[in-house]
This record gives sequence, C-alpha cells and structure tokens, in this order.
Amino acid sequence: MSHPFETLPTTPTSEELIDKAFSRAARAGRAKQGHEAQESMLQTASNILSDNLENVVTAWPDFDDLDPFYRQLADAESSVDDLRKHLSEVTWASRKTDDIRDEYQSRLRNADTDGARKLRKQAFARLADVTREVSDDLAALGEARNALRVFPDIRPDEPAIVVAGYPNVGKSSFVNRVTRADNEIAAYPFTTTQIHVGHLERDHIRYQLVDTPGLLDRPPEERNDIETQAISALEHLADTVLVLVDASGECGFPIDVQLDLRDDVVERFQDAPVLTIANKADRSRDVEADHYMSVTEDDNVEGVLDAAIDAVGYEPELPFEE
Ligand SMILES: Nc1nc2c(ncn2[C@@H]2O[C@H](COP(=O)(O)OP(=O)(O)OP(=O)(O)O)[C@@H](O)[C@H]2O)c(=O)[nH]1
Ligand SMILES: [Mg+2]
Repeated sequence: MSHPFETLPTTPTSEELIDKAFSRAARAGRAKQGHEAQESMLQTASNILSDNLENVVTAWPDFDDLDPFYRQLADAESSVDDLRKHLSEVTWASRKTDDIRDEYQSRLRNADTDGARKLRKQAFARLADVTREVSDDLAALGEARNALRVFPDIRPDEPAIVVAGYPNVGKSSFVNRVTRADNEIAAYPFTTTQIHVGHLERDHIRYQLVDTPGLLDRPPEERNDIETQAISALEHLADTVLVLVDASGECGFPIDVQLDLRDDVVERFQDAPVLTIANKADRSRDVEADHYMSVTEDDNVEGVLDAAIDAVGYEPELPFEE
C-alpha cells in the first residue's frame, strides 16, 4: 500500500506543455500538405494540451474520499479549497482548448491554403494564451504535489503510537530502541518539521511509532497554522500518545512546562489515551507519571512499550473464528 499522493506524476509547467504541443504539431504537419497539414497541426496541438491538462487533474485523488489523516495533511500543506480551485481552473483550460479546436477546425475547412495557415496560427496563439492563463494554477499544484509526495508512509489502518515531548527528553532514543533494527527510521521533510516513523511487530500486528520533532515538542502558542493542522492530522491517526518527560531537567526545560505540554496533548487528543512517561529515571524520578523508564540504562523500556500496546487495545480481526 502506498499513500494517496505518492503516485502523483510531475506537474508540467504551461511552457513545457506549449513546447510539447507545438513541437509535436510541427512534426505532424510536416507529414502532410497544404490544408491537411494545418488541420493536423491544430488537431495535434489541441489534443496534447487538452489531454495533458486533464491528466494533471485526474491524477489527484478525490479529496472527499481521502482518509481524514491524509486530508488533514493535504490541508496543512496547502489548503484543500485552494487545491480544488487550481484543479478546476486547469479543467477549464482543458475544455477551452477543445472549444478552440472545434471552432477553428470548421473555419479551417472553409479557408484557402493561405487562409488556413493564418487561422491555424491564430488558433495556436489562443491555445498558448489559455494554457498560460493557468500557469499559476499548474505551479501551485506542482508545488503541492512535490510536498505531498514525500509524506511519510503512514498507514491510517495500522495502530499508531505517537511520541510527544520536549526536545532532548529521549523520544528518538525510545523509538530507535523499540522499533526493529532492520527497519530504519525514515525522516520526512514536513514544512518546518519532520515526522519519523518506525515500525514494530507484536503478535503479528504491525504498530507504527511516530516521533514528531518540531511538532509536539513545544507549547501551542509557538505553533504556526500549518503545525496546528498537522497536529489535527495526528489526532486522527493516534491510537495512543506517549508524552515523555524528563524530571532531571537535563533536557533544558523545567518539569512544569513539560507537564503543561502533556496537559495540552491530553486536551487535544480526546480519542486516544495519553500516558505520561518519565524518562531518564536513572537521573530523576521526581515527577508524577504513569510509568518510569531509562532508555540508556534499559530500565523498563519494554514495560512502557507493553503499556502503550495495551492502551492501543487493538483486537485483530480473526477471519477464521466462528
Ligand atoms: N541519562 C539518560 N539520558 C538519556 C535517556 N534517554 C535518552 N537520553 C539522552 O538524552 C539525549 C536526548 O535524547 P534524544 O533521544 O535525542 O531526545 P529527543 O527527545 O529525540 O530530542 P529531539 O529529537 O531534539 O526532540 C541524548 O543524549 C540521549 O542519550 C535516559 O533514559 N537517561
Ligand atoms: Mg529526536
């Protein structure tokens, strides 16, 4: 399974489309004579533009059918409303090139050879104008496509454990420790931040661990709109949230601000249990938490993982059971 934006092809620019259409048209025209050459050029150029513009649009998934996680991610990246507008402009351009072809085709037939050449040139100018009219839309779609394609391969149907907490509390250490060594953690650019996803298997069920540096690691008032939206996406995804805190203060943040973040996470993630995990227990246990562990001393790391998996409470479907 791949995510819904992974297969989006490169979006052409309007100049690339025009070049392609007109150079193919020139080739098609050379194979014929007089009137027919002009008709064939018009046909080729308008078809290429119409098809390529339409392909830009049909490559996109239907936003209404998207899993809410991916819809929210798309919305965070560039608003879905804007994307819809760009897509409908490009659809308009595709239809318009068909109209231009139809209009000039009949006029060409009634013209003499010289007139046909003039009309064909006129039609080409209009085709180019229409294509250029949507150059901003194509550019915006291309940009969104480039950003969305590299979204992490997060699977909305697989149970997900989201790891939150201030910088340096040991989030990555924990995720690295419990996810399979052969399953390297992939980092994905996500606007100002990154999402790391690691996988592990327990009783034949795959779990994904999502580490979110730059996202769930500071107070809400420091988040920009995009980050807030990305967190909304995570809300749909998370089956359990682990908030790691560091009572030793070695991470550089006082424990009370760390607990404020925990409270914010509890408030936001209404549908998922939130566990407070005091890491660096080898240094300090001076905080009220659900579990204490030390990743570096390998103390109770498995216990925390068990608790997280318990909290997910995922019951696999047993297809062969009565
Ligand atoms: N003493 C002690 N140090 C730890 C423990 N767990 C992690 N550390 C150390 O804390 C530092 C930060 O750990 P990371 O795993 O990078 O923390 P992080 O939360 O991923 O940090 P960011 O990616 O910056 O958000 C590293 O030097 C770790 O070795 C622990 O249980 N005890
Ligand atoms: Mg980290």
